[in-house]
Amino acid sequence: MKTRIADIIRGHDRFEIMTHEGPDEDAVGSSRALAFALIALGKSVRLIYPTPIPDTLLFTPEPKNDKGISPQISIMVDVSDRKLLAGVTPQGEIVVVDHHRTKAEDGIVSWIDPGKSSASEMVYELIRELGTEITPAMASNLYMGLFGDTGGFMHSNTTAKVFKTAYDLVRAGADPNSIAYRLKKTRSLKYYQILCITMDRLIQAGRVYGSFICYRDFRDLRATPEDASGIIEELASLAGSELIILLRELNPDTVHASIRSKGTEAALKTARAFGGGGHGMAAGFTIKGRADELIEQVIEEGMKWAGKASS
Ligand SMILES: [Mn+2]
Repeated sequence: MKTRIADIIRGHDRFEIMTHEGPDEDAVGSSRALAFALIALGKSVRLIYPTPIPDTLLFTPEPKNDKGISPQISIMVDVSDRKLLAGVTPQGEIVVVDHHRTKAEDGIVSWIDPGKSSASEMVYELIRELGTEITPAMASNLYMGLFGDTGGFMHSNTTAKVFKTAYDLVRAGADPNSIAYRLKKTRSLKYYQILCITMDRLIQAGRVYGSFICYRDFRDLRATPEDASGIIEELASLAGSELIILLRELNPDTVHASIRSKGTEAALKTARAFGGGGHGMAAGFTIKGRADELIEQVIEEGMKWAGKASS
């Protein structure tokens, strides 16, 4: 499929590259790197982000964005579900490059491989397939994506292949020290203030831990939900925890739950009980209600799944 996508790229001139809403390191890195590669091949490219790139991810080189073109091909990277495009409609013939565990849509050229760590790893292979030289700008973006989706070379998707790709990218000009520092050592003060609130409210039930952040906390701190991004990973670092739940009020009557589990699919099972979804060990849901009223209920559900092996 990689070869076929390379052929499609060679055979066309005008492209749009799009990724999922709430773009993360991998979404930004893979889309920008692919754009650089297509531009190097003499193609016109427009980049589309359904929601803005967070400020913290704006440090890697940015390719030229040819907004005015009418694309022949729309390449979706790090996303295969069009619902995650937040209403943006692809204008060209769709091509998908994604590593999430999803089914290819009929009639759409899709390279979907859940065995890959990240879309960035796949875009790296695609660029190699195209025979384009990996420039420092491409390497920096791809390294950011690889680093992001492996949790800094820590998650279970950190394969020997990932290190080989990282090695190649560093050789091609990515700076691992500066990229890691930009991603990991630039927390806002608001983040730590939110973390304090979260720790104050921490509830423990066996190996299940839960906490919540209210809409009013965000308002009082003049913080945005983005300032709370990463708090769940912080809680999941607690020794002895097996299932971790963080409820966040997006507005006064809507709660978003982030759930993490260690070694089992308890996170997904818990999220599903509330109509949510995700990966086995990282899942979530959004529900009407108040965080302080829902937290006990979600913890109770989590207790049913924690300690049970994956099925
Ligand atoms: Mn990804």
